[in-house]
Amino acid sequence: MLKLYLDPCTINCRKVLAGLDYLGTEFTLDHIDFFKGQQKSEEFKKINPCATVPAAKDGDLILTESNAILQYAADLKGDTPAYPSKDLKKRADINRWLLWEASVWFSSCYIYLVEYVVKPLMSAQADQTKIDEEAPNFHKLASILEGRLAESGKFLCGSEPTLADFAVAAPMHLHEASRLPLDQYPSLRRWIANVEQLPSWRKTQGPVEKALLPEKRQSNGSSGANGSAHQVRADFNYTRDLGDKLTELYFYEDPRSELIHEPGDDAHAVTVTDGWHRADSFSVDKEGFAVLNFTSHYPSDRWHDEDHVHDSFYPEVVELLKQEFGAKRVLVFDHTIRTKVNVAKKLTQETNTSQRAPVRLVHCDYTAESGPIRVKQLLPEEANDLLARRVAFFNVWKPLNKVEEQPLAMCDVTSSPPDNYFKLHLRYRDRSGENYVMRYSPEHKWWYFPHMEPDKCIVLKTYESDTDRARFVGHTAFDDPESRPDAPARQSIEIRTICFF
Ligand SMILES: N[C@@H](CCC(=O)N[C@@H](CS)C(=O)NCC(=O)O)C(=O)O
Repeated sequence: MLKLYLDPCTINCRKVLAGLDYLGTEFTLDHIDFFKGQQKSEEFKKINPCATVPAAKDGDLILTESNAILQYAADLKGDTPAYPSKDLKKRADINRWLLWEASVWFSSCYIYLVEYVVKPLMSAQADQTKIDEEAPNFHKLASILEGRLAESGKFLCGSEPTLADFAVAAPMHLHEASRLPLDQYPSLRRWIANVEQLPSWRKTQGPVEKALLPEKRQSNGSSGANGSAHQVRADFNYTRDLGDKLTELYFYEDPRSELIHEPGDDAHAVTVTDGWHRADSFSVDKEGFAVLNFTSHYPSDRWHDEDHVHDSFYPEVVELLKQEFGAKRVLVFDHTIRTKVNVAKKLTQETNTSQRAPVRLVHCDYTAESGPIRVKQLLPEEANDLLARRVAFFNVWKPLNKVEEQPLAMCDVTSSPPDNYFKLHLRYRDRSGENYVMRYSPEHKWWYFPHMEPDKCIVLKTYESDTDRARFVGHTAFDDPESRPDAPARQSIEIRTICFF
């Protein structure tokens, strides 16, 4: 396996981490502390005599140069669109941008980063003459990039990301704080926003900000009503409410899908509070979720055996919910296993809904209308009788390994009044469904439970018939900025249930 030597906060290291994550390359990590100067140590210089990070090792191969590491990792993957081995023209084009970045772009952006970010971090003054001297060169280079991006589509070498995007975007990774003058380059701004939407990019932003913008993170991270509780900042995908225009998502190719308003178009940085200090106090009827002990006897190597999960695991969930909430009857109607294998799948390209990537949209699975409809679909004979009494839908979210990345966050129902929710219409080939998405509010209180172990679970409410109790909980997986870059992928099972009282 590839071994990386790096510090996730530097441009060239972050580039490698984001690129390797995008490629799905596994690696181990040796942290070389850049600000402690460990890259200059005699020990590290045996690996990289240039005394720079990153470096990589694969058996007897030692590689330096971030772009060479990306190329090697892509080649190990075989023919990948991110760095095709057969389409030689596209590959040459990507190579061209990798060389352009390393030879001229990095050094130009770096001057802005040093003056406006690194020096203030070291309590030194930015030297305006250095910026003024560099500006003509920066604009010459940015114009070249702008010209290319005006023609190339969403990304630098076409409609999908390639290694070139990771390489060329990396020197710009703190472009606001570095005050890169991008105003006159609309295509460049559109492109960097596209890169910033990529999960592999977002995942690797946290360590950069933590090391280089500590004040921003601290002021963002510890504000709010929760005093000194541990908190993180993360970008959450809310949805703009366009009033009369429906918000929709198509799960199949349809010409109408070109014109729709899709969810998740309103990302906001939010503060997420670690709820462990009061984990026992959350309630499904007040905040809308609870943390429970849940030690399962289910064999850890049989999660992909659907029948066995139905026969042996569902009954454990039924028992748990009956005991905890006093439900008279519990119907478990589906489950979703989320593992690394499924991460590459797009939300709308899912053929098997029981195996999916973590959802990064603030949503709630049911609406006031779709909850009862689901009861009627699943239990047509008894529905009228059952719906005359209290009914609640609970999702049971249980880690299958310790959660080191992509934790689940819940929006406290006490901070999210009903008008914060509106409908997302789900279009399948043979039917339509609906769930709720949420419009942004700065009042939202978000909670998460980092490093949760498999002996616990989160139970969250996705529908409730009793309007005096918490009814719908907005939730989403998110990129935890404190996750280690080599954190094992989160694996979890989410079981959807209906409790009848
Ligand atoms: N061209 C090299 C540049 C590597 C480089 O300059 N790395 C910086 C961090 S981004 C470094 O280690 N600098 C050493 C230092 O400033 O002491 C690459 O792409 O890997």
